[in-house]
Amino acid sequence: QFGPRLNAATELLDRWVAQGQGGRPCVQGAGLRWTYAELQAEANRIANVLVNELGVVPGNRVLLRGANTPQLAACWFAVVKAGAIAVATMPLLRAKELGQVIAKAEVSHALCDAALADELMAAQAQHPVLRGICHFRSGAPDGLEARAARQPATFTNVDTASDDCALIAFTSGTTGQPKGTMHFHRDLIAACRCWPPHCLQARSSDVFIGSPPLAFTFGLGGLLLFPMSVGASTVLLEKAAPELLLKAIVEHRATVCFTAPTSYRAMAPLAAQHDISALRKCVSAGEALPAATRALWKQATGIELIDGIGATELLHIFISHTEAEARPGATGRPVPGYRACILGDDGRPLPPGQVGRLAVKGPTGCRYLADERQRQYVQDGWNLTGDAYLLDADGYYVYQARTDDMIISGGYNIAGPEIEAALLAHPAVAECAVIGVPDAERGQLVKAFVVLREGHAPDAKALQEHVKASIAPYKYPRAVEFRDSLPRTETGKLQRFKLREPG
Ligand code: 3SK
Repeated sequence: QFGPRLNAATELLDRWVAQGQGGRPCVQGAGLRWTYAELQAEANRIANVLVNELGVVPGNRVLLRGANTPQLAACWFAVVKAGAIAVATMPLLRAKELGQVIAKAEVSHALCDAALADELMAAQAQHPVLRGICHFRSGAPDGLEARAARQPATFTNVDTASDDCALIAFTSGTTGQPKGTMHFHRDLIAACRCWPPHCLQARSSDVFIGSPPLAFTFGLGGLLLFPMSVGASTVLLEKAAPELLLKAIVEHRATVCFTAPTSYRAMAPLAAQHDISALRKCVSAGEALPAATRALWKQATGIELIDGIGATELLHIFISHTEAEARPGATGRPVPGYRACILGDDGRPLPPGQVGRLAVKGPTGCRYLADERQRQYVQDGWNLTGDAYLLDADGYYVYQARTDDMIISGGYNIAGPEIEAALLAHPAVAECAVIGVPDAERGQLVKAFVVLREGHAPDAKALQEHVKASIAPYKYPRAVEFRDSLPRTETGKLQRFKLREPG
């Protein structure tokens, strides 16, 4: 599908300017509003800084650190244009975690938002392999913008091979052990050609918005690559907590939103007080979408969520659906270009209706950077995502749990998310997480951690009875603990492993 030479920045950014579309709105945020031509000029100037001043050569790994802003987007394109490898990092990472990334990815240079400088400088002190950090948004005479302003606004992109690495994305670490996943220039373009045209069907007039960081491939695709692949525009928000996101949707008349299920759940009760009439597409990923959240959002806004499962290892979404194909409780069908199957413990495909391990194959796939776990993730060319799924009779994939989150209690296999979905249907429940805890009698005991909505105070028994009345009674949580909040990664994924740690 791809020729031997490809630079993803040429395809996603420069081509619009070459086609005379440089005046189209491209990216806004942090008080800036850039057209495609303006983003290209800024990315070119930064690429010149990287090459001419910092000595970056193709293949160098350049760490990027910042909140979602147009400047971060320009840095991302500059690195790709220079034939270097963007090493995206989550803004909340601390020095120790940044140090792990620097060491693992052998990062030589970094472009860092001045507001997040301290932790990176502390990491550099321990990891001198990181030769140079240049700060953006610092306002300083030696800051990135000042240096860039002294460079030409033209740059000839490095003639990279389509299977040169362009991006190393680190997994968000629900298990606490981040891994680097390598993605080629062609992977970035393949991701734009699979899920977006089939499931999203965006237009060049669309205005994208959302919450996931660009360091998370859900955010990189949804808020940068996909809008630019169709010549649309994107709003990058430095802060995107649910209420702020809702306000920004109103302010920018956003038409396409990417965020996690918990964010839709939190926005739903507030939606009626906001004019979000421009919004036409809402994408939910990063976590399984409970049927109750789908229903809540539809009731509040009239919009059917587009659900999808993706993985940092596979770059983006590989099972999903269009609005018309939505089925409450099911993630969807393999995105065209991908194949999926459900494997039993013996590694053979299981018939419909049986729960097993999800295996996926397609134009993108897992390439861990120097990590033994590659052998577990890719077997016989299939990516084993670590999710337990079943295939229904109509070819829809129905999420059960992460394979390591299946609870075995009293001889039953119980999927925590099914109980979570039942609890979420109770009006008093804002958020919940269900895990198995060791139990002498039953092997594991189903335990629910529940965050209540304000003004509600049901006791554990009321919630247990509610679950018994909605799913098979043996699955009900025999222990219920009320919490003020649940541990989540920066990308919104529940960290169930933290709930399993002895208190
Ligand atoms: O973690 C996910 O579910 C995800 C979803 C979409 C794109 C990328 C990722 C990692």
